[in-house]
Amino acid sequence: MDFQPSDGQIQAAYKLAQERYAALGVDAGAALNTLKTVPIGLHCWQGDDVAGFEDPDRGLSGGIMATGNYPGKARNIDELRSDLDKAYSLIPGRHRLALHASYLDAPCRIARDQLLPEHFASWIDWAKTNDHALDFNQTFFSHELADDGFTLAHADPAIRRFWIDHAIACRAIGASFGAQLGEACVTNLWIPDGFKDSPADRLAPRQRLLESLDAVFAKDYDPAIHLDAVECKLFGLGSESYVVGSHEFYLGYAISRQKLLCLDAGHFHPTESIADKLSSVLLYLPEILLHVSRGVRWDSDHVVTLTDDLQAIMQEIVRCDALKRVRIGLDFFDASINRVAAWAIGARNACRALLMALLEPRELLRRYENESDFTSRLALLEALKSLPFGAVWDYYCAASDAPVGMAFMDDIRDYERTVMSQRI
Ligand code: RNT
Ligand code: ZN
Repeated sequence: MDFQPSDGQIQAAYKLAQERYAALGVDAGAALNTLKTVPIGLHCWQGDDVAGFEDPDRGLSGGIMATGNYPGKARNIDELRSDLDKAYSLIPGRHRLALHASYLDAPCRIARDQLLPEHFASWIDWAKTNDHALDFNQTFFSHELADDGFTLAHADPAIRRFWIDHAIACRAIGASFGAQLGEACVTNLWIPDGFKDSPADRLAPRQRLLESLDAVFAKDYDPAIHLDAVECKLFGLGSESYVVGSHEFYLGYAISRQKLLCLDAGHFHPTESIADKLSSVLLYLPEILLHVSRGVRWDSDHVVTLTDDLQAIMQEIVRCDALKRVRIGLDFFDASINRVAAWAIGARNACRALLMALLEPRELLRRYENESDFTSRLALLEALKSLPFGAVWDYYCAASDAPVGMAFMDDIRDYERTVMSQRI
């Protein structure tokens, strides 16, 4: 594209930007060195609208929905991996992959309570070959035993048992990822359980969920290979009136059992930000998992853009000095645009917001605050918004062999033409 900067322009702009940041006491080179070490967890389910490979003919159900019919969706594991490889090549840095249990690689349908590490062996090979660490998720939706909206909190003990066994099987798979890849895998548990309309009993399902979770987590794993996370939600599709696994429920659960709490940016009241929750939760838990997402009205899963919300989340992680304690995962699914571009745009934005946070003059801002000089604090925060952050980001992309600016769209168009459009 004509407006792409040349290498010389990228270098020159970066040098000037470095000087501007240095004047505020910020070392842009050090910020980039830190950025390089922070993995973003890409979510496999953006690639095929959360369909998975368990039963390709079964539609998505159970509280989540992908809308749109942009052509070129991955139809099998090879296509999904090819799309993922393309997406990673467009994102600077080394990043993780979060798998769902429904993305197994097996020649026939395996009951979810019978899943084994061997059903994910080819993912481990792919991860090793491409240098990605893996995370995992139990799949409690798109299944006949979840069709009435309840799983671990179901009133029927046999159905609860099935889902408990599924969750246990998935923890063993997650632990095999961690052991084989040498980096702890986080297995995240989200269930759709809830009521469309006002419940007669809010307590009993929560008591059942509590008992089910204790059964799921009965076995301890070495935290160096496996960690568990639990994800809360305010309301969902079909659970508008009551969600069993609410924020209060899981906050209490995670703290009392020392599990990771998964905070999804789209799972709270529209004016409520997960950014403000981090400093509180970090006082009680060693680690947090984030599902970085973007809520739009009733939907909680739009592609992540460079919003104030996203910037606030990354600022909090950096300001709390918690880059090693907050695991940043993505969670969105948009079927109305090129799905590889959706990954690239969302993940690049997560990195961009993180870089902006790393370029903050933290010392100066804190000094103003501690001196009660709130005027200078506000003035500086506003002045930072027009500092040449983009020059540092462009330099980082170029130095990481990732496309600069809109150039990633050239790759996307080429891939769409030669690969995705052939999938008919
Ligand atoms: C649903 C949760 C959950 C899912 C994925 C597919 O509301 O956000 O994380 O999006 O498990
Ligand atoms: Zn989520």
